[in-house]
Amino acid sequence: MADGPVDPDFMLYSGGFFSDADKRLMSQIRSLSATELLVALYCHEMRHDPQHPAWPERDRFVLSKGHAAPGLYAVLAECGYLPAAELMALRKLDSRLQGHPTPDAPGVEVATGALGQGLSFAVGLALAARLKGAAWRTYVLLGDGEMHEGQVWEAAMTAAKYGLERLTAICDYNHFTQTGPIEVTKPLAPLAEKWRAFGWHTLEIDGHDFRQILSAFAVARQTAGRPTMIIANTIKGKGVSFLEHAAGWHGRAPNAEQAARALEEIG
Ligand SMILES: Cc1ncc(C[n+]2csc(CCOP(=O)(O)OP(=O)(O)O)c2C)c(N)n1
Ligand SMILES: [Mg+2]
Repeated sequence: MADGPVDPDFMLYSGGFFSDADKRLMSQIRSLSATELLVALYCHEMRHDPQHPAWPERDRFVLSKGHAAPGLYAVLAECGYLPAAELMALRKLDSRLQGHPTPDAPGVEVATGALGQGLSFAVGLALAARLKGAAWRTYVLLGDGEMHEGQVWEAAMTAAKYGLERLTAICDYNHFTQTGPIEVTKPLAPLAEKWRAFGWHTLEIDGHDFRQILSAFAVARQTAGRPTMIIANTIKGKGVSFLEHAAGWHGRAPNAEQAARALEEIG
């Protein structure tokens, strides 16, 4: 994805410019817009068993916007896949909780983080379920900036061609990508019309409203013959006043005072 000259992720891995604490804080900022979506999926919608992460009948989830790994790990810990204390090992060398998810972490199906690939993987999972005659469903969460990747649209066409009705995709439509507002870097609008034109049953909801999220999942479960895309309107940095709607935080860590304020506001 070429939407900026410098990739802070690359600086992180190669230069070690940030402390472990900074890396944890910075990564968490990237998850805030998707908190309710992840909680709704793992605590209400999906059939899964934290005591048996490999249960064959489990619903599958793919975090295509892999940079939201801290949010996913927090929800996995809440469900009992891993001890909450382990969350402090985020992004440490040899930790199973890397900055982008890998199957080393219990409950993670696939390594993601190279944006644009998760929907293709999810299409493969949904096809596999059909071939096996299995009843499990596949869920995948994408970023809006991620939709600049052409591979997303190739996968969208494939899912429609095969009428993958047990596939539900969710777009975290926070209107920001790494380097600024989507409307400036590369507009996606009209996003819902695009997905409809690609053959998907497409819903638009408030991605911070649990009632709307859960009823969209229920509608997706009732949808026959085509996959469902839930466009979840969200706020980047949701829950922290100085992060909400603000550009420039994707690859930056708050200082100690800002971090304390953020934790206080989130409660
Ligand atoms: C193929 C690829 N190109 C670039 C990046 C670097 N990168 C990490 S996050 C990000 C922005 C993604 O924006 P969006 O999908 O809107 O994520 P969100 O706003 O939900 O954090 C970019 C460009 C990447 N991880 N993968
Ligand atoms: Mg975004």
